[in-house]
Amino acid sequence: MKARAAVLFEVGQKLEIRDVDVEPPRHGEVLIRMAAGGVCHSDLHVMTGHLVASLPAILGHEGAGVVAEVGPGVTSLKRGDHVIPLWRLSCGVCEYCSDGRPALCAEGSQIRMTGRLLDGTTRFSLDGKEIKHFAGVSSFSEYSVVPERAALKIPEDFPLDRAALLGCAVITGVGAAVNAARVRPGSSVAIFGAGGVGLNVIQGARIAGAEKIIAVDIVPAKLAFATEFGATHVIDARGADPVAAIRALTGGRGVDYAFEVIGLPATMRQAYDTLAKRGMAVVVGVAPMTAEVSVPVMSLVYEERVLTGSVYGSSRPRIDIPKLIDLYRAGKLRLDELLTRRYPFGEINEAYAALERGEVARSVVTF
Ligand code: PAD
Ligand code: ZN
Repeated sequence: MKARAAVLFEVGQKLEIRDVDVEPPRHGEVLIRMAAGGVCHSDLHVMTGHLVASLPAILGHEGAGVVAEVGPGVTSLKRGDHVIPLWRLSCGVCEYCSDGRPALCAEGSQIRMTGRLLDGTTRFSLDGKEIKHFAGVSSFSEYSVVPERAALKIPEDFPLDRAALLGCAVITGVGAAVNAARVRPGSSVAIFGAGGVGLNVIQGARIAGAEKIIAVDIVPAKLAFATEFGATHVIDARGADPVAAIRALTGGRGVDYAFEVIGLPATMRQAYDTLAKRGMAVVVGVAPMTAEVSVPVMSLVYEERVLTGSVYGSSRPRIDIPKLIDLYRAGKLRLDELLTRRYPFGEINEAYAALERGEVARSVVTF
């Protein structure tokens, strides 16, 4: 079948909307008719070459849709099921899956690095040449084939455009706060970068009961969103040294948890520098592949600070996403406020330009 899809042919280019060929799902795979695709900065990192991906590829790793067809051997899903594709495939039986850390499963990195499904081939092609799957999801296509294990069934009365956001921004941000850092009630938190993911770290910290939530950004509109999502203090890093400002707001002590949700080594170091003794800095932002960050050894040892990272919210999506749905329904997780713009699929490059200009909290393209 044919599907309209946004293809990245080369780094530095814009996405091109093409009618690609989509093969039917093979054994253990499902075909999803995508309803919405989320506009995440990680795809932009691929377009700029900041993040490496096998090209040409159909980008998009945040999305939601409806199962259109199931391949042989599929038992857990049927045609018509509403699903969120998971961008970190997991086998379920390795050391990391067994330990509740499916995002660290080798299958996820295999699909991510090769751009091919598990049998080493792609279901997409154009003029007979293979087109890669991005992160095993390729949500910027009307139709996409994913492994059955990478599709999570959700209730049919849940709005698909908001469901899309759960697949990356929300699970990554909330998960960084509650799974990676395990933010404690009454604690103090700093968040560098109040974009689509950072706003979810903010609401994750709020849900976990943090008392002081300090957001840092360089765009005033983002700081206004931050307040709406639960930040108790905001710092515009264009006008103030955020490290000094956070120390001042915590009586010189520093914060218990700091999150970097931008992707710059300089702000990763700033996050570390705001920590109290025994504080933990969690890097969520993705820096260029060769980037490094250094920290003073004295504070690591004599203050027992922790510097770590978090991929996919250090989550167990099949447990965490249903909980996020419940939190939304209970009025505790803000998804309506997060989805500040919807673009028709054909305007996807404009959606990415708006993300770059810092205009949106999170946007989706709809099919
Ligand atoms: P976004 O563009 O919506 O948000 C980034 C925010 O950072 C914006 O609000 C910017 O204004 C702000 N910003 C930029 N420079 C600075 C600065 N010097 N100081 C303070 N604020 C600044 O992006 P996003 O929320 O979609 O993604 C954020 C990062 O998280 C990005 O690097 C993305 O690739 C990464 C990501 N990681 C994972 C993961 O699993 N670790 C998942 C999804 C996204
Ligand atoms: Zn993402």
